[in-house]
Parts: sequence; structure tokens; C-alpha cells
Amino acid sequence: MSDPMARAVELASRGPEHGPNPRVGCVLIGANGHVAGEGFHLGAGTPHAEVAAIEDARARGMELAGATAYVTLEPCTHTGRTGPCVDALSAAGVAAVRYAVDDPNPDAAGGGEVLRSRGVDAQYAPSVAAHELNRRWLLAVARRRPYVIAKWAATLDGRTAASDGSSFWITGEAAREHAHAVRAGVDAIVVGTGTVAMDDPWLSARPGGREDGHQPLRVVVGNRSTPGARVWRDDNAIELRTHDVGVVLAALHERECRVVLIEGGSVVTTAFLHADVVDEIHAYVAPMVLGAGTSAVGDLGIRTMADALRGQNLATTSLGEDVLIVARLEKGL
Ligand code: AOF
Ligand code: ZN
Repeated sequence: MSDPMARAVELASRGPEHGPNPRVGCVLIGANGHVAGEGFHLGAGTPHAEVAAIEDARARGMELAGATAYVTLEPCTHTGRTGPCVDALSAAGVAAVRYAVDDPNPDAAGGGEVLRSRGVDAQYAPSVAAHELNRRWLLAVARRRPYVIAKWAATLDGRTAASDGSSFWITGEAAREHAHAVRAGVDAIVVGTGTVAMDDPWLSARPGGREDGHQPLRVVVGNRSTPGARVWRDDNAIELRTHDVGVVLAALHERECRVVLIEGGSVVTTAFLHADVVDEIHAYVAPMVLGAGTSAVGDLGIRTMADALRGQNLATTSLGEDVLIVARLEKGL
């Protein structure tokens, strides 16, 4: 095995993108230098990667005394939904641990130190790929608030609806399909009551035209009531009667939402941008001009070019006639 940590990252990436827990992979190399077991985490409530790898080694009848564990995240010390991985690793006789990212979760962190105190050769072995895989999760846990993506579909002149309120459709099939795949990877979708009243959206994740097994929580913010709207079709939806962005983020953090998608309308999107909590923008742009109507983003109080919110262009993707620009605004980590 040339690079067990790279393999661990590859395994980790098979875990689900959404959910409260990180994507973690583990490779156990036996004292003989051969792979003894592999595992990855399948989401909250299922075994952690380390335990999955130990179980895999047992199922294969492999010896773990003197083994080295390569884990993409520092092994946990806590009993949460499952037991502490530091105990599982030491009980299995693992002699050395290499972990690629320090755990930012205060309840679970400190595994490296605990293992060293037990005589295990545990070392932090940073990997950019491991960090990148859980970038959003790491930020969400460290900042105690969800990672925020603001998304809109606009015309070339930045309009998201015509002046009569109509907005179907700005972007084409391919862009809408892409947006459904993004929805399937997030924990919650936030919209304002205005959007619910005007568009009556389903806010479901339907990649490939079919409801995904994971449906994000639908979150409606604002003071208006919207009885009978499609968002209320089942109980995977909540109403937050506030305009305070901090209150919305605290409520979603409380529910262990790590990544949230703001889908408008303009008032809500503007409020999140104004509060400086948007980490990423997904702007779908259609080759269309309206000249009048709603702007994707309202006044942010920016009066001069030097004060513009400047993102880093992470990706530009052609989707049929349309283009998606993904810009990262996030600071830190
Ligand atoms: C995971 N998978 O493979 C590892 C994790 O309370 P629990 O049991 O759901 O544990 C979640 C925490 O455990 C998580 O926030 C992280 O700090 C730590 N390690 N978590 O979900 C894993 N190794
Ligand atoms: Zn664990």
C-alpha cells in the first residue's frame, strides 16, 4: 500500500455528503506491512470509520497487534451516538495512529493526546485532501453555525423574477438538474415566506427526476403565515418566525445542520449577505435579459467598488445554455 492516507481519504469520500457527522475513512496496516482492514463512516448513528475498519479486519481474520491506523480525522474520545474510537483502537492492539485532521468537535477532540498517554505512537499527519473533503463540516463545527451557500438563478442582468412576479423558468433543464443534486447534499434549504407565497415551491431534492433518499429540512423564515403551501406537505419542514439571521443559524446549528442552502428570495438572500455569513454563492446565469424586475440581491449598503464583496471563483460550469459560477466568500480555516 503506497499511500494509506490517500486510500483512507478515498474511502471517506464514499460516505454521505449531508448529515451532522463528517466523512471519515480508516486503513489499518498490519505489523507485516499489509492492509489488515478498511472502513469508512456511513453517517450519524453508524460505526465510526475506525470501528468499521477494525470490524473489517476481524471479518478477514487479520491480526491487529502492532498495526498502524491511518485515519482522516483524529479518533474520538467520547461516547456520542457510538463509543470512543480511542478505546476501540487501543483494545484492538493498534500500536500507531496517523490522523490527517484535528477534530474541531470539543466533545470528541483530544484523541491524539489520549492515545499518546496510553503509549500509542499517535501523530498528526496533515493531508490537504482530507481537510478539503470535510471543509464545510470543519468550518460548521468550529464556528458553531452551519456553512451557508446562497443560490440563485438569474438573467444576464441579474434578475430573478420579472416585474409581474413570474420567474418560471429562468434557467434550463441542465441547470435545474444540477441544483437538485446540490440540494441532495445539504441539510436544510432556507426560503422566505414571500417565496413560499409567490412560488409555492416543493423544495425537494429530485436529482435525475426522482426524490432523493435524503431530503433536506425545509426552513421557512419570516413573519407571514403560509398555510396549505407545498413546503408543509410533511413534517420535514419548520417555520422560524424571525428575520434575524443569527437566530436562524443558531436554530439550525441546534438541529445539527452543517450545510444550508439559501434559496431566496431576494430579501432573505440580502439579509444573509448583509449579515456576512454567506460562505459560498451558486449563481446560475441564463442568457436572458429582463431589464426590470427583482434583483437577485438587494442593497447591501455597499457604496464603492473597494467595498464590494469579492469571492474567489471556485468553478465555472456550463449547463446547457446556462452557466453556474461558484464563488467562495468564506474566510478562515
Ligand atoms: C463520525 N465518524 O468515523 C469519526 C467521527 O456522536 P457520534 O457518535 O455521532 O460522533 C460524532 C463525532 O465523532 C464527530 O463529530 C467527530 O468529532 C468524531 N469522529 N465521527 O461521525 C467517524 N471518526
Ligand atoms: Zn469515533
